[in-house]
Amino acid sequence: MLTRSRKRKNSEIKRNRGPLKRNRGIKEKICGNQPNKPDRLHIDGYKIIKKAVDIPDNVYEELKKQVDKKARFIFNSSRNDKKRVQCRLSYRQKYMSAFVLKLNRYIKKNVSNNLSINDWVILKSKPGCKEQLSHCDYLPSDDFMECPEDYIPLLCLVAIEPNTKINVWKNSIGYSSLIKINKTILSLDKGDMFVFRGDLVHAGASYDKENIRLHAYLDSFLCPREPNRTYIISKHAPNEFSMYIEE
Ligand SMILES: O=C(O)CCC(=O)C(=O)O
Repeated sequence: MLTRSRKRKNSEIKRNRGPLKRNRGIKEKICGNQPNKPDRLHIDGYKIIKKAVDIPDNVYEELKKQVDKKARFIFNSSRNDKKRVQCRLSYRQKYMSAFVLKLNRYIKKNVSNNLSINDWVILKSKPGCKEQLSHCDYLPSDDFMECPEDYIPLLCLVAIEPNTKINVWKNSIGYSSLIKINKTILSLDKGDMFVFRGDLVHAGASYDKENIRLHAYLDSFLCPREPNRTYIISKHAPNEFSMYIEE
């Protein structure tokens, strides 16, 4: 039989347990179960942030209009099918500048505050567009590899339509693999953001149906980018690395 003072003590313990448990739940939600969980971005070479941005209908319509009006074809496969086109995003309308501002703020807060977001580009693949050759957007030079993680140049692809795709070779950063890496085709939903390191082996996917999406470089002052350059694995990477990249 419990004494009255023991009963009071027990009920105090129970009362105190509630909030403690609830706090632990909140902490786990914010931090994940493992404290100091490593950033997959610097292991896999990329990460996907689901539902990062809202794409209002008027923004989507305007992006389609712009890319149809002024796009030019860009690097594609070895024999360019001219079905991958791009144009610089312009945002004269208030709703467009509000969209870009929100997008840039999101990146500053959730991806990196140390990198500068270069011009947004609208990419469009026409139906039947072939996949790109596997490539990196940067060479893993000494400058690049010596960058502190928070300053490594990144790129960002934003899906503004469902069924947006990107081909990646997971874990292929730094030209340093010693095992075969197969291609993974990642699928993005409208509003998802794909963030990847400049030295990740990747390639624009093939499309049966038309697809438009947004793309931007997140430049680092510690490792300047050579404009309009890509480094095709079969052409520019050393054989000791390219032999591990399965096309
Ligand atoms: O076309 C795409 O979806 C991606 C293109 C890309 O990342 C590139 O050209 O480096």
